[in-house]
Amino acid sequence: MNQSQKVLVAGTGISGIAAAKLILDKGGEVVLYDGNAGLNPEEVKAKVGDNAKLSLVLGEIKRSDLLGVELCVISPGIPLDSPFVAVVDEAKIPIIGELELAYQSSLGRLLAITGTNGKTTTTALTGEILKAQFEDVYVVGNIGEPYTAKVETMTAESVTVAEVSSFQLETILDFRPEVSAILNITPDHLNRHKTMENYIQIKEAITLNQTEEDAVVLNYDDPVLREFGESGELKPRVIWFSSREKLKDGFCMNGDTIVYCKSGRETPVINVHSMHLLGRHNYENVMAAAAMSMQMGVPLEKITQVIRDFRPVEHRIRGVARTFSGVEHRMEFVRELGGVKYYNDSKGTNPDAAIQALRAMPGPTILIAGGYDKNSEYDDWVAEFEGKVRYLILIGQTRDKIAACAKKHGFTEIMYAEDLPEAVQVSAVYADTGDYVLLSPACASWDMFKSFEERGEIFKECVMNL
Ligand code: UMA
Repeated sequence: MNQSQKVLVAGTGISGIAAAKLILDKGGEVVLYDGNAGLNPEEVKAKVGDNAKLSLVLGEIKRSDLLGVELCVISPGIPLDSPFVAVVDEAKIPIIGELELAYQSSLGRLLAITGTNGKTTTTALTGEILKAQFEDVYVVGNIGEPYTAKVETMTAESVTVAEVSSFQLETILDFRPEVSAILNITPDHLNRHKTMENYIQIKEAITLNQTEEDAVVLNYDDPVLREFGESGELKPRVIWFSSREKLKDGFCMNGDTIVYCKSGRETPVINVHSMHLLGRHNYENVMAAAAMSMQMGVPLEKITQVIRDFRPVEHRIRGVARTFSGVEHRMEFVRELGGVKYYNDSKGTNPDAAIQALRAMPGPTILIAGGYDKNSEYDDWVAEFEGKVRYLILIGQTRDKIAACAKKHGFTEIMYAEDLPEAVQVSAVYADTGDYVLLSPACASWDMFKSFEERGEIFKECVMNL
């Protein structure tokens, strides 16, 4: 973007606010827009800071709001088929995402990670490994820290690790990470991307601008990604990882040990029993993080050391410090009460993620699920219920759809709750000693909550209040 450009920034969530600040700092003019007419204009403006070059449009956008606007920077949560985008398109204003704006304004080296599940853990771990090697490391993107918020402090020596969602990849132009990773692709966000083909294409676009000098880390066990990596059409060098097959080159398992293979010669990376991250999906995340870090020149011993120490973000629930394996809201242990263990997997926002969480529960489970309808199919998830789920408590928009699917598979122990607090109450009444209560909705949160984080926080609060 040019220094003095007039830019329309769409969305006043954390991405939009960070993008607006960056543009204003660079001397540009900002028209900040949000479709939510109920927002308080003063509060929104205060988030950006006082600036004569800032104006605000809430609710519907009019052609007259766009006079002089040369570029639109859109937040990831705004779908490209929304009426707002049609108005901007009609005015022939180019649209880029907040991710692309950040990329164009940033300095230093860039790694980017996408995939349906495991992105956040892999991004956090890769960031930790790189911090052991480089002075100035940024961990940004879908993980919850807008990339644009950090670009102004970056230098040519900086290293950035970005977690990137399909929503963000839809609006890239030149975005080119030196090392990228696609962890897996299973159905998700189909209400927005419409078809699986579209969703796959958007995820694979992380490699769009990569060249022969770059590398992409891919999951050999994922049929879509294997085909992609073996197509011969990819410019970047492919680095494979597999938790199921032996590889001649790449990262794979030898018994309980993650190993790095080069021309068939194995070097041990870490025994999985010395890690705090549990489950096969986490071994895959670790392999991807190790592969990306090695490509960045981090010595294997350093990688091993960081993986061994990586745990557990500690956080506080009502003043009590708790640790959990991995990332908050992902299979997070909340508390034990009357012999019942409560787990928060609010980040289980699609059936595949919810399958992983359910498999990780060691005993009979009361499952709280349901939420925003992303046009997902629930069959594979429901097929996992047998012998594990005692009761299914449903909330949200998808209640009927999930109940119908469960009944089709012969599962009838279903209850409805009006909201999450009621679901927690019901779960506590029905749980016996030795049971697990798991919130793993298999759906996004946006029908009843602002975000999966809010849903997880409310769940934890309700559980702590039991
Ligand atoms: N809005 C409109 N019109 C619309 C839709 C939304 O004006 O049609 C407005 C809303 O009123 C709201 C604002 O846009 O004020 C919200 O923008 P946003 O949804 O892009 O949210 P941000 O707060 O900017 O957060 C975004 C990501 N959100 C989404 O992709 C939905 C965050 O990912 C990300 O952490 C953050 O940028 C920083 O990069 C969250 C997420 O749920 C965690 N991601 C999805 C996922 O992981 O499955 C993709």
